[in-house]
Amino acid sequence: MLHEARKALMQARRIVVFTGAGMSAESGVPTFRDALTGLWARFSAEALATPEAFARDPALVWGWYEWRRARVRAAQPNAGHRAIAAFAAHRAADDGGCVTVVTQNVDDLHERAGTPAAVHLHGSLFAPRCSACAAPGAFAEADPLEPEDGRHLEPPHCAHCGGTIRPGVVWFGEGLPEAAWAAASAALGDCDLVLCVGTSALVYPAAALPERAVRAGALLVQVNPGRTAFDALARFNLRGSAATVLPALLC
Ligand code: BV8
Repeated sequence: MLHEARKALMQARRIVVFTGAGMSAESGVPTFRDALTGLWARFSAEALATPEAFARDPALVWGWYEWRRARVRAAQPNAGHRAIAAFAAHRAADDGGCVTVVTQNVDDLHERAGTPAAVHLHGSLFAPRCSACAAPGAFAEADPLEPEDGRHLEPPHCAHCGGTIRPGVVWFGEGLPEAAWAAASAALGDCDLVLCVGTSALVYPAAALPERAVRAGALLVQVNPGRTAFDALARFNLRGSAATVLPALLC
């Protein structure tokens, strides 16, 4: 199956790589649900990643994001991130193939592996902003201390208006960034192959994008050790991890 999937990728002209938290798992970045340990173990991700949770206890939520940001800063891109970046560069240079990376992840590992302009549907851990005036915020500590689980951290305040600085991510119940949504919709609306890696396909409206691509005639290739809702849409289900399968599939 890997050989046929490789052949389909080499024949495709406009490819979108659509990634979820499983893409960063082998870099040691906990997936969305694994990130709830220590003090946060008693919460669900859907409950903590909300404006209501931040309004109720900003120090708890800010502490959770600073702990995750510290984990990302301590992490390195894995062989899967590197394989995607190399594949996109080779296809652009060799035959004009177009590869777009659309990610649900809030880490910067695609960029650090050499993907210049990943589309971040759910924002970034590295773009805090003022919750009142939306001005970009500054971290209290450029390099967060390697916090142990469970630290409450008071969020910083806006230099312009004094408002509370919030993480630059999209919480449940919030709309996705318009520019990212438009770029992802255009890429997935026009692709002939979508490679879905490390996503449980549970979170909408992001998960609707690969579905829409398949309805428009694109071929779906999935890389995931587990089953997901995309299994029924996929032409090839490659059961395995990103850092193992992607180098064999793309390089
Ligand atoms: C919105 C940032 C309205 C924060 C995240 C239908 C339509 C529209 C909305 C909804 C809808 N149905 C329900 C909703 C509401 C909700 C939703 O989808 N809920 C879910 C739980 C059902 N959606 C929303 O609220 C969205 N907003 O609709 O707003 C609106 C519109 C206009 C104006 C105002 C309001 C916002 C959703 C965004 C939420 N933010 N992230 C943060 O990170 O803290 S989502 C978050 O979940 C991450 O981005 C992550 O990608 C995603 C899923 O979490 P995980 O399960 O951890 O990760 P993933 O899904 O990627 O699963 C891990 C996978 O990896 C597994 O399959 C595993 O097998 C695999 N894996 C593990 N190891 C490996 C691996 N794969 C490969 N290699 C490995 N080594």
